[in-house]
Amino acid sequence: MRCRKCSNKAVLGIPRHHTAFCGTCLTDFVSQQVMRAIKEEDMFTKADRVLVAVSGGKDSLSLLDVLHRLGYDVAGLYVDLGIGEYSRLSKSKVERFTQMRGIRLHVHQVLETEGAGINDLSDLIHRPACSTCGTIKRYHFNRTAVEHGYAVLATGHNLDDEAARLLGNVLHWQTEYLKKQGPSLPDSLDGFAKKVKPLFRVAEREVAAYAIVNRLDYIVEECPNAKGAKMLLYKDMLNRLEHESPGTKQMFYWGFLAMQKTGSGQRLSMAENDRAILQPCLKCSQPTTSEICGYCRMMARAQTV
Ligand code: Q46
Ligand code: ZN
Repeated sequence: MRCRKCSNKAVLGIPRHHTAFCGTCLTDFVSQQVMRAIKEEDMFTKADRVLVAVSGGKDSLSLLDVLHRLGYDVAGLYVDLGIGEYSRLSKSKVERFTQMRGIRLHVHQVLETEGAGINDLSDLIHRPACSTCGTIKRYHFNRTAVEHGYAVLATGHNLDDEAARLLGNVLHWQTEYLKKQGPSLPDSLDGFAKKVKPLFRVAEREVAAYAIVNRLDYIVEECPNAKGAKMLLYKDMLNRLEHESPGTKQMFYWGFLAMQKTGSGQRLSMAENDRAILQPCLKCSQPTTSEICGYCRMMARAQTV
């Protein structure tokens, strides 16, 4: 297989685009897809400070790498979930990665701040580990971005992640989540950071190939709590469809985004909706739909048991 751009030996075939690329041209392709995503969705500019949430995995480190190479003003945020060896290893990968590139890194330690690691916390409050983790990560992503004056918070969700999430939302007709699903969510009010997903045009295997070609030292192991997650099942189903009919994932998710835009301008009206329903949490001042935010309620519960 030869690269369609330069005829060197190809490292990856991309059937959905009827093409194949060598390492250098693949890196260009991923960078171009990221630039296009940033522009099309009006995510940020070179004048903005961008906080990238990094887990140590291939997606978030690839995103940080691409943005840094493209000359964006980036910093990393690592949330140490306190999940034994997995957290120790992923944290050391993130620290090394950012040190080598001279990128500023913020670290939030769940064990020290919340008083226990994710697994012990979730046992304590009788909630699934991933739901406890989601609440804590979302809270600190937003809080760190706002408190340190970043214009935007970027995460490494790729096309497969977004298509799988869409499939889950459609299967359960989660209309509220469907309204909020998108690669660029506005900073609708003070204390609420803009959230973006610049890898939404890049498939998971393309990100993985980017990470390997560019010798990024990422953690290969998944979080031990990811086993059996529904998202993995949805991804598997979509991969089977993609295999039989290349381009399915892209059609499914991009088609949804196009409908959202041409429809009633849902993502625009979402900002107005947010302004109407969000207020500062009485305990921590972070935006919430109730008097006390989900994070503060969760922490209060952990302290009383
Ligand atoms: S939610 Fe669950 Fe992930 Fe948190 S506990 Fe691990 S698997 S890291 S995206
Ligand atoms: Zn709060």
